[in-house]
Amino acid sequence: MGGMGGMMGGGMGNWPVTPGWGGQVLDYRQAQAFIRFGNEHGKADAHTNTVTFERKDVTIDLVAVQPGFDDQTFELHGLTNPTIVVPRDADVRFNLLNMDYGNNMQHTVTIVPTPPPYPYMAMMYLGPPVVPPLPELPWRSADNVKQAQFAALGNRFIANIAGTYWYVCPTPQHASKGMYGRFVVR
Ligand SMILES: [Cu+2]
Repeated sequence: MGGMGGMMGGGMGNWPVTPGWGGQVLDYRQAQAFIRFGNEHGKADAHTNTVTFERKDVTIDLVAVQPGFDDQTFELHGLTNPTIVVPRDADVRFNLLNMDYGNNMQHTVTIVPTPPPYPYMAMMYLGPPVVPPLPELPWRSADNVKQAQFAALGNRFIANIAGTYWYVCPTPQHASKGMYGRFVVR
């Protein structure tokens, strides 16, 4: 598999996280800190399932399959696949932590203008992304969540065009199973 080779992205394969996979490796305590940080940034509204960022300095700490949540979902502020709203021209740090475990449970995220529903091979269907996919984040290293290590990786972009987009996991079958949410620039 080879660590940095994975950074080339796209169909990287299917294995648990190892040191040197190409992104960050977090232990359980660091993963909890990542979630806490995400929960402290932006304002969540559970009623509308929305997390809104008012300032132009935006950090989104998104989790793939946080323990206790359904398979093939993203979490932020304890919400499942929330709509994320950022102001136009926001400087966005878009981070992803993979807490999922098991064969083919690598996840990633891209932002696209193409609305759901998505087919099994979503990548072929999505067209040019507005934010390219991160390399796939391998699944956690152990069944026991407290003893596991976790992959994390981030992107940074300027949200310079107002509109409605979608953040989507392009790993085969994940988007078709519902692993996506709305991303609004306003
Ligand atoms: Cu996924």
